[in-house]
Amino acid sequence: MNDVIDPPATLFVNGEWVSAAAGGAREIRCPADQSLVGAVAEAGVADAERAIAAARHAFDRGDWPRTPAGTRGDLLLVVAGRIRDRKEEFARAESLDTGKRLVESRIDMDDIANCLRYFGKLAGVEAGRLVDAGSPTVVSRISYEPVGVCGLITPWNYPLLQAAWKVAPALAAGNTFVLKPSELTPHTAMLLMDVLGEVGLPAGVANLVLGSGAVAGAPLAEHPDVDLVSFTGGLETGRRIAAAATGTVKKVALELGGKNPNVVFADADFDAAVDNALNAAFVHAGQVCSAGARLVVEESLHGRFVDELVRRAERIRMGGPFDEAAEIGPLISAAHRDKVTAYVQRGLAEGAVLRCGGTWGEGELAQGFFYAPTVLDGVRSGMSVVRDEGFGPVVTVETFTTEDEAVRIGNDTHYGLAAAVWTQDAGKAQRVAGRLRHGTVWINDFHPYLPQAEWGGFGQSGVGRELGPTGLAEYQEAKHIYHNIDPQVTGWFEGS
Ligand code: TXE
Repeated sequence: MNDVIDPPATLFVNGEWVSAAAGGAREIRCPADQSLVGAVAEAGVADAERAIAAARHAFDRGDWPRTPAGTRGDLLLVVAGRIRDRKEEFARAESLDTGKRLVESRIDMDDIANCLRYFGKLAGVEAGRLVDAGSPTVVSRISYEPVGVCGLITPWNYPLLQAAWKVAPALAAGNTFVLKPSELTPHTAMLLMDVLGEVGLPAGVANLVLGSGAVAGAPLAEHPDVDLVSFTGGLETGRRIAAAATGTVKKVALELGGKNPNVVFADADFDAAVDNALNAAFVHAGQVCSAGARLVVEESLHGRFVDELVRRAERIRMGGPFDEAAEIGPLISAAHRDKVTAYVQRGLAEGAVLRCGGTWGEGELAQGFFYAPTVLDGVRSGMSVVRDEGFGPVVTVETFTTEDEAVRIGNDTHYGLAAAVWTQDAGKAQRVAGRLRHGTVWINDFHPYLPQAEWGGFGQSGVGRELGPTGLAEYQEAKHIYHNIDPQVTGWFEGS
């Protein structure tokens, strides 16, 4: 499986590939079989500070922030084209690092190119606006300027996609950045830097540090020369980053996952609802921030629906990234599988009923971190499996009898990232969707997102939005320029 060649120097700072100052390195292993994928530099604090200094210098130098927005956008279109050209290479690297099925990594690469294209085209659209100052001799206008140096911290489940959601708007708006991908999945971020280095981005605009969050990531939240930190990852880490960022009053954007209700009414299209409930819960082994891990079914449909869900879940085939018959891959690490295992055990101890799953991969899968699709029935509000994000192939089942109760259960979470409603009654669908307090609500579907539509959470799912025009605005400061063309003596003070 070892088909990714690591250059000896894998940090990208000021337009050059460099090694970690202290010479640290980390092995990357594929979670499907623990085979060696490569070894990359492990940055220390000094490396992170060097990258921040490069980004600061590049921003203050001003060539990229002052590049016309349309020209910045054109460069993103070129980057999108290069990623499309190298799609197979990028997808393989993503699959090796994550264990994700190759077919899914290919889809991710298409989505990444589309995201870059979207922000590339959006970059030059909004030139600002004129404001009526109430005087013919005053020109008052709002311009949108880059925030400055951005610290971008990303997770391991969609490594390059999450990076693209941040890198594309940051560059479109004229910022410089330091990207710190998950220490588990660094390779596609390196490939992205390779492309950014080729297309003529000025040195220091794009920088990459690899390494642990606590060492290489923390400076991005703490350092006074970073103006904005954008983070996608777990709730606890998000809290830590938000707290660290207050010291220098940075702009903070957080996407912290969800506990997403998938609400199925008895009048839903049965086959489509079951099929999508499987997809909602088990795609990418449930390691998706918007996973439909919380199935909420109308009481009268419950028995038939869960029986069919279990029948099909038991047939899902686990396998490595290049196994074309596989339907789901492994969990990201042994530690994460232990966490998912403990989460299910806690649910069972609290009274959940195990309908299928709850086991590790066996035989030829035993080398990887596979966890079988798991259905937990008979759960109640307040149980940890209902409250906490599991981030594995685990779905819980609750029931309701009225529309009000469906909404109440759907909103009974401290998160608020995504939800779905299944019904053939369009009025009911719209009523329920309108009352669910989640950043995205699907009706008769699950998981699609669009680069032109905002993504983010209510409640503790986060702060701010990615994608869409708001996703660009996160990386901009609005500035008011008030030009008095005909200044007058005010006479406000004596002696004038
Ligand atoms: O994520 P972390 P972990 C959830 C999911 C999972 C849990 C923990 O529930 O079980 O988070 O996963 C960097 N300063 N999600 O521990 O720690 C880290 O190096 C700066 C949801 O793997 O949040 C990595 O680059 N950075 C999620 C990134 O933060 C720090 C996707 C994410 O790691 C840091 C993944 C620090 N002090 C997990 N500590 C989603 N929202 O989609 C860590 N990091």
